[in-house]
Amino acid sequence: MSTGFFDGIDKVVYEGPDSTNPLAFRHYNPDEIVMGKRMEDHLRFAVAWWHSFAWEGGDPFGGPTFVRPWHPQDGMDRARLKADVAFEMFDLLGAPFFCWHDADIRPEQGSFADNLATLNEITDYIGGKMATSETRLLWGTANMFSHRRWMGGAATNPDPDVFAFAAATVKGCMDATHKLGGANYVLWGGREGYETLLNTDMGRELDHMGRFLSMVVDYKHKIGFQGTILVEPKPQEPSKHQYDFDAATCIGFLRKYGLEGEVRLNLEQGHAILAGHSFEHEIAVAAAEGMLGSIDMNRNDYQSGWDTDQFPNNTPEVALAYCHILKSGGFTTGGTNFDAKLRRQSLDAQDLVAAHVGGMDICARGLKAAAAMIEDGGLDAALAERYAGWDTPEAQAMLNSDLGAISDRVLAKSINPEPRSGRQEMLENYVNRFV
Ligand code: XUL
Ligand code: CO
Repeated sequence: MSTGFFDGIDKVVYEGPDSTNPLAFRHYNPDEIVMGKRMEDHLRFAVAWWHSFAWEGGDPFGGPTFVRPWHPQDGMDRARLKADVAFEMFDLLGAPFFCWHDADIRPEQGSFADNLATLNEITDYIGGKMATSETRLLWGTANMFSHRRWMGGAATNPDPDVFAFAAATVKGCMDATHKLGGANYVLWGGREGYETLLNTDMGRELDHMGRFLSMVVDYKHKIGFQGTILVEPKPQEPSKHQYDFDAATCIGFLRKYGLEGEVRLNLEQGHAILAGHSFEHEIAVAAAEGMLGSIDMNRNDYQSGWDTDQFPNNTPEVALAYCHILKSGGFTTGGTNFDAKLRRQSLDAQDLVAAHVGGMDICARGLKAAAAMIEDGGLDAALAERYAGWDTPEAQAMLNSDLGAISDRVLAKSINPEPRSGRQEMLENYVNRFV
């Protein structure tokens, strides 16, 4: 029986680019083949439980604005109602995946034992809903940043009892993710960092974080979880500084603790911007190291300078992101999770559906543009031309040579390189033909 929350809203269908229906897809056509693969299988969209159903619309200056029938989220009846509504929206959108934190799906009980019991109960309930739904779990994760117990960190907390609470919490969340057939398990360390170095032993904290992650990997193998373990970089917010600063920092960390073959990255658009990068920079860094796992798709308000988690709406940005994803071979276990929330004045069920429709559409449009660009081959041709000098045996031999021999060759051949144009504007104009 329907909850009635989405009354009056029909299943969203593809109507093509000329449609003026605000609740229809104009670009997202799941079965359309793009570079030999169904669009749905490329994009692997996921709805984020926290923003879409748990968030109540508060901001630092004001309380909840949404007042949903399942708010406040204080008991199991409301947790089940929230799950019922979530699956109704997955069906309306044809969303292939969803994601959760433990704290999004079960009420906070205060004790570990009670939290675990309600987590197990609600994930059984969600499993029952999945049995009659097409929607699968992209990833689960533990919220180890909201409750006051985590204020000084989880794995990096100075108190070993918090480390223990964190380890037990992640075990419970990994078990639940495994039970629901999750494709990945994510760790985002919002409080793994510091507010001031005056009270922080950074070396010790990093060692604890490395050890914690090794235990996560060991546990994955112990229970036979086939999904990918992902860490999600973010430079700051809520902490002043977060250890998983950006893709390059995370990759260095994973190598230091010998985890580079076991853990990949979940990259978020807004986090890339906070780190002073572009989204495609972060994707390119991870792809170059073979560590691209999944993406959290959203955008920040470029004026406010913080993580506003808005739905994406910029085709050129999205197209360049998917261009790098496609060039790296596309997602395997990963996907496109909308880690994005409504503005707090967007009160209606229709706003929630429209936000996802727009996000899915802009990603589909970006994907098609990226594929067209790759198939046209202009960027690859420009790269090949720019690096062509390295294709010669002489240039390749230099990489196995030494400074003395290279110096002799420069003298003998009077090598005196002539600078060549980088063609940036021409390449930008080229991209604009597709977006
Ligand atoms: C916070 C953020 C998280 C992670 C999961 O900025 O992105 O929602 O995606 O914990
Ligand atoms: Co995220």
